[in-house]
Amino acid sequence: MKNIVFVSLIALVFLACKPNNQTIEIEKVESMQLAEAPIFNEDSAFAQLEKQLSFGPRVPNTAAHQEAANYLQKILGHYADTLIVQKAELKAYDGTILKASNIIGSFNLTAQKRILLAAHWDTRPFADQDEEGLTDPILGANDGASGVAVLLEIARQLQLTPPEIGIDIILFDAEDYGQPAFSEDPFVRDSYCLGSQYWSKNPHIPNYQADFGILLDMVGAPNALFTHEGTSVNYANEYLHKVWSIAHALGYNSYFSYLQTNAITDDHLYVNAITGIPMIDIIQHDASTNSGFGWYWHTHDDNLDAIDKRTLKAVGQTVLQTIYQENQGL
Ligand code: AHN
Ligand code: ZN
Repeated sequence: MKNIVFVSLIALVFLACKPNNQTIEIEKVESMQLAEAPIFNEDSAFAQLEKQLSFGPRVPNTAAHQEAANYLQKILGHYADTLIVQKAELKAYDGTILKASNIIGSFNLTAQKRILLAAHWDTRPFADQDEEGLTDPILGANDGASGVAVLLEIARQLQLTPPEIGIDIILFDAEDYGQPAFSEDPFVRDSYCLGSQYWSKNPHIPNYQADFGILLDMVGAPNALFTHEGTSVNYANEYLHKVWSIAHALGYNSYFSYLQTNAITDDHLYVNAITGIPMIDIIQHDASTNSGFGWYWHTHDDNLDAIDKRTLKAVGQTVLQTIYQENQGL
């Protein structure tokens, strides 16, 4: 078996102290066989992130949103075997009809074994968590562009080193048009994640199936911590453990935490609840804020200062390794 690298993690656990102060030392050996996987290039991912920001805020029904859609279709279509653009008119919390596009790139369309990867590509029309400019749109360097940037670099690597399993990359639209804090309208349920709700009820291929899914949301902040988010625990715990153990085998322990944190309403909730495909969310948890989201979240600080290439690398390499692990049946 060439193409296989063995990695051993040796943890020394000092388990118990006997009354006579004798320490019992227990050696826990975790061993994981790592498939050969391409190297995720964080500079390429960062360039894709900057390219998205160059259009400005990607708010549905704006010119920048249309220009970004055109670019994402072109680039994902270039890397993937098949590109499908799913267009829909979706009603926002305030009644606005959003012209939305879910952009879907597939590799090995006929393969039975499939992994679904997703991120949202639209950005929030308001900065309702900011102190000023509340009604101005945000740039969404982390909340939007980071997940897409990682997926575009993964798409490039999949074209260079094609696996046998199927991969579907879905860039969801209209995730972040949810009812803002300043809205005086009565509470509207399910006002976020409109693109993923639509896709979950109307998959781009009838009876679409995948073994599991991974959602990326806010995956670029400096020193980000990705925890076991509650919705992922509830629906896809097995895959959280799979992906986290791969992250740890690659040495990204400082980013991937086993701490369980509050369930979040994000695109994966609807994919899980409506399609039954188990999907995890790799999303930053920030224990120092009230919301649990990063300090930049839904503010005008969500710009390049909220991005560190090393975080893009940790997430991108972990997801890429997960794909090639599955490809080898590991
Ligand atoms: C809510 O704010 C309800 N959910 C967070 C989902 C989200 C917004 N992710 C990015 N922006
Ligand atoms: Zn957001």
